[in-house]
Amino acid sequence: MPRPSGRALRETHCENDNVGVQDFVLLENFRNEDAFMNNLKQRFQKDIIYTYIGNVCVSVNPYHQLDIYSKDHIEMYQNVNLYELPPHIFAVADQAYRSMRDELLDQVILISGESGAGKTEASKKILQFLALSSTNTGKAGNIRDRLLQSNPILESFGNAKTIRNDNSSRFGKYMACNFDFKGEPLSGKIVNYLLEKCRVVYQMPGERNFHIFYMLMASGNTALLQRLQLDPQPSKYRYTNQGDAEKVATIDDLRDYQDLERAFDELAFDRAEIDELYNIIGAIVHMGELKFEAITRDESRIQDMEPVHKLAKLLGVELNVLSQCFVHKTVVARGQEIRGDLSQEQAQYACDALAKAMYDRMFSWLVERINRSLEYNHDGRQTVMGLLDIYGFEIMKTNSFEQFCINYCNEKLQQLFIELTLKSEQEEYRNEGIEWEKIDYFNNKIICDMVEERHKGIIAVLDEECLRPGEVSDMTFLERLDNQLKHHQHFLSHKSADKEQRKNMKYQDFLIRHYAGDVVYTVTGFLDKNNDQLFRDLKDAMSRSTSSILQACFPREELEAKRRPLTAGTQFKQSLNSLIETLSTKTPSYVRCIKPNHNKRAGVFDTEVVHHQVKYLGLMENLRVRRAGFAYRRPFEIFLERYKSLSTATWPSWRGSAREGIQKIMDALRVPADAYRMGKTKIFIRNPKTLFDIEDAFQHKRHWIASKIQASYKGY
Ligand code: AOV
Ligand code: MG
Repeated sequence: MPRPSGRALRETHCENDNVGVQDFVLLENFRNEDAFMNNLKQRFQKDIIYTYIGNVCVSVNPYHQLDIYSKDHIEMYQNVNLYELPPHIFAVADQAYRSMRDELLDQVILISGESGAGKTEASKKILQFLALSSTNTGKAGNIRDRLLQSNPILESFGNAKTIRNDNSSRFGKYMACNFDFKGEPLSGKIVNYLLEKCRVVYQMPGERNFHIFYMLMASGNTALLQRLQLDPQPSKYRYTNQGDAEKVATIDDLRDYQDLERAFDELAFDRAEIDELYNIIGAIVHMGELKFEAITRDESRIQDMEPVHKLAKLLGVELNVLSQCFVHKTVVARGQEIRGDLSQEQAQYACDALAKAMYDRMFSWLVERINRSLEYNHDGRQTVMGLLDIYGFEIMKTNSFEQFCINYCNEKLQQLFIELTLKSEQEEYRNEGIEWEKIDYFNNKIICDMVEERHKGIIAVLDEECLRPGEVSDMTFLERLDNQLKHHQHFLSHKSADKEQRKNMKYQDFLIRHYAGDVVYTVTGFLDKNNDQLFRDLKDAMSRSTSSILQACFPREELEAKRRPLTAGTQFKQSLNSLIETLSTKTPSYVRCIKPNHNKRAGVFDTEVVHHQVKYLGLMENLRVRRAGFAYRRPFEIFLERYKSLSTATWPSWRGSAREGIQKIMDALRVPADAYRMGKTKIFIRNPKTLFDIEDAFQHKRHWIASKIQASYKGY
């Protein structure tokens, strides 16, 4: 079926989009933040949540369902240029998809924004769009459905209710879909980053543990609950009741459980695997009920053996192995095993550590398992569409190691953004032989280096402190950090701060001047979280489990390994750098998500809240870069093909070069010479308004031609 013409679509669907400007580059006063904010607000209040900055899509979370994601909308945005329809996330997806399919360029769509801004929703919409763009029902169709269905699984285990977002992703996700030359999906692969595992044993007021705990308890599946020996009331258990927010108005745990079961089915999980997963969840809940009492100051025992019996059954570990591993610590020194006792406090700590490790490793296993379902061996040319949905910059009341990692990650992504946008701009100008106008921007490389540099960076200092023999603590780490960085312009410790700066800092704090703003971190727990050690006895016990998942999560080789495992900080740094490497070889598109207020309310635009995000997403800078050069560029042939009807010289046929043909068109339209440049293969247009004018002239002409043809038919 032929697609209706651009104009017809614009007329029916653009009526509403005459509020403000569709693209911030069209703002006359583009350096003015108020003008920027005003445009965003005006549009938001009319439920127009998308606005471009060139090819970056800015999105404001509407906090209510909009009728703009239907199948019709998807079809409408297929094969249409960005500026021909109102801004939409589908347009971004379509542009990336076509560039991948037609130009064979690997793509990545980078979605950023703070917690609750709409990143995960955006990634789901994009996936939905991609799924419909390919229509095959064979193997490709199968993969497509599986890609879609991997979401409910990942969200059940990796998302939780937080104060900021009822469905907050507590892990970073990179999803890569491979397509064949026809644009059909062939396979998929998910990479997960740093799950917030401390949530398993502790939740802040108003927050919950990961959804899966509540979903199982709400499942109404009595056989399952009986097997897990679980009460359906999450308020009964320490690991699920600490936030005192077991019921959430916007969450239907029962329905989510049913969706999860369906998703497992779609991805061809075995019943045995699912049972094992649920058993682990049940076991973790019971682990939270373990209590220890002191025998002496250095020895303890399990107070009540009942939970241990349940654990033994669910984990498939012998009772005596289990009952010993929680209260002992075995150290291997020079091939000799030396067994010691754990104090009551240590035992409690070890128990929590096991619950966290078990959940974390199980989650990684789950991602691997999903990946196996998305695998498909194939030959021939493949291209990749990557989607990155990762935690946004976080500033909490108290910021710990987790926030440090998350913000470091955002710092790296900003660095990549700078590299890719500016570098690629520069390269394109050079390739096309067009003069490059230098733009000033803040390069945050200095902050990335401060965190990750070898031997000197914060992570290196932290690692060193973790390995150093003798009396080490979070405070000795802070002292070293201070010695290393006290003159750094992006670092402050309580000690090196002046009186004014100290006001918001405690003795155990340090501050990083991130590109997005200052964040005060509290060092308490840094060493421990970075060390991320689990007592040998616990690993040993788990590796003896009859559950194949636990065996895979706690391999025997780990016990025999001579080398110390990498610290959490270094592991994160490595996986992040490998991510950046993957991303930097792809053509990027950006979706920048903004949350309009902190109360999850529809229709409320809190200027201060939004302003802060505009600032840290670097949108004004982005706009300046975009406006400094030539905002739009198109290959000669494509441009000529579309607009050839606009000059009598090129219409109906043109025999010269595309470049000369375009010159004829620009002359015919009297476009001033300064408004555009001819490169080697592309035309560059300085101000997008010029392009919109040309497009309008084209639409006008098209109507005129159509009416002429109709008239001539009538005459006939
Ligand atoms: P996030 O991914 O950016 O936060 P989500 O994508 O989970 O945020 O969005 C949070 C909530 O906002 C969703 O559950 C929806 O209720 C609502 N929402 C977001 N986008 C839309 C939209 N386009 N239309 C309607 N409602 C929307 V976090 O994962 O917390 O950083 O870690
Ligand atoms: Mg999310």
